[in-house]
Amino acid sequence: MDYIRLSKEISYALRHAPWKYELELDAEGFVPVEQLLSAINESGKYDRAMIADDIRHIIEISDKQRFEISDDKIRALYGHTIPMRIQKVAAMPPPVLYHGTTHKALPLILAKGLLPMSRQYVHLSADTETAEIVGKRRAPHPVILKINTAAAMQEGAVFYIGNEKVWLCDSVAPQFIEVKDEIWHLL
Ligand code: HQG
Repeated sequence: MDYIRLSKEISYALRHAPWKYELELDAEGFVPVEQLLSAINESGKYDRAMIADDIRHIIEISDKQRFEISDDKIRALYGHTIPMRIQKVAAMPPPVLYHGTTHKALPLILAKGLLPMSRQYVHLSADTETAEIVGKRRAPHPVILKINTAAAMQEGAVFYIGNEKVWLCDSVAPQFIEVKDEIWHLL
């Protein structure tokens, strides 16, 4: 069974294009697991019908906590690009968070701040290891930025929990961003 393919399809359905699966997300991004399964199974693209245990298995084996199941409903915890803004719970972040990005994006980020770009929220990492993994999706030698959340909150910024390693916010102004270091040891 190709669980990576299934996981990517669930991300696509819950973060980016629920309408292609005739799914309607609730305010927090949940849909009934059974509705998601019927929509996925309709295409007949997997070698057998997917069941709720397959989704639970994906959640269990994944290195990232992308989805959450609660009361027979499932949602993506972060990453949304759909027009309807998913409601997140505001929370107190650690005083410093991190963001892994490319050298190419750095001048723009330092000038304009971190923006959500195509997503609903800016995604921040709880630790440098996670930020490095995020940055390496785009560049072999990413830049790690340090975000002074305490100072940003004093100026009115609001942070939301994605999962235990991913924090979300609307934007981060340049004065709260510092280049942590570059990963020269990997060069
Ligand atoms: C950059 C994955 C120019 C930003 C990851 C990033 C994460 C700017 C890119 C989650 C900018 C957006 C999200 C500005 C920000 N000018 N570039 N002003 N502000 N950027 O993919 O944080 O595996 O939307 O630095 O692990 O890379 O899918 O955000 O490079 O948790 O579960 O614009 O997606 O999770 O890229 O990644 P993204 P991200 P999954």
